[in-house]
Amino acid sequence: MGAIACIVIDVAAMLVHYPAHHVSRRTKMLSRSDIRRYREEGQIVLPYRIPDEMISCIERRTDELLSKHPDLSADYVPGLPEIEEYWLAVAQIPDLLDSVEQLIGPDFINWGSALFGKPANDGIETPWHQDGEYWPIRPLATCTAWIAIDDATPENGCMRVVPGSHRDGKLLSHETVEGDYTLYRTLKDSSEAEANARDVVLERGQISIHDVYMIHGSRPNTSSKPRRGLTFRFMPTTSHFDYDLNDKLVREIGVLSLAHRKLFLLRGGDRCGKNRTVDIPSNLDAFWELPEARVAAE
Ligand SMILES: O=C(O)CCC(=O)C(=O)O
Repeated sequence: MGAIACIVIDVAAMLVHYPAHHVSRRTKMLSRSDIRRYREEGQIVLPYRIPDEMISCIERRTDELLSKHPDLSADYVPGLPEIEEYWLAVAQIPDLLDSVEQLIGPDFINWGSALFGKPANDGIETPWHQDGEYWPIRPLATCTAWIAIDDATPENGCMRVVPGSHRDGKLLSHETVEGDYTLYRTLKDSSEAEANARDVVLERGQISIHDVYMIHGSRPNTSSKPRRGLTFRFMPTTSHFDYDLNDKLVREIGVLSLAHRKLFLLRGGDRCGKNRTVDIPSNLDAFWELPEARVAAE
């Protein structure tokens, strides 16, 4: 019979550390054709994948978060670093930041981080939408990194995108939806989206990146497998987080206020000089330090 041993997985040792204001490593993660495809289609899967040890750690932190905060919905938890600041550690994975830098330039802020948890059997739908519909950022520019904690497939409700739908840089008409959805604004007319959608099939640890104007959504999860994903939103600092616009969106279309979101300058400087950035917490490594990991030894 196997004995149970306790070990500590030192995931932090796998990361390259940076001072608070990170400088570019100038590592080219993406090829020219990756970048061209992102510009043309509005979404790509990165050639980099998060190593197993780190994804296991992320998975465990996700379980911990939901058990420590039973009031949170397992389907959607926005504002992760506002709940537990060490979630910012995931947004700082160097290869991810290098990829983001190639897509939106050397100066950027992380201003949003969420869990889209879609549990097995009854994970709920994300209606067709463009992220920019309710984000108070002007000029409107942001890319989202979507990290797969589980394999994401059509069966468990992977994200679906409409390639090229970002290209005009226009927001389409949205309306409020009632009922069981992660988000409550949806396209008024989603027939074209349904007809032209592409599944974003990912393996655990893979990362998809999409543009702020991209039309996307996901179906409910009726399978027996969870489909957990984390999103990290990165905006170039040539744009600013506009608190007056936030208040207007809350008033006029009834979206939840994003005014409490922390703006973390992850690379470069604040080019427009209007963003109220906050200091990067100093204890982020704690995220990767698991108290123990139990392994069965034969
Ligand atoms: O994970 C999902 O199903 C949807 C994600 C999404 O809507 C987003 O990243 O903006």
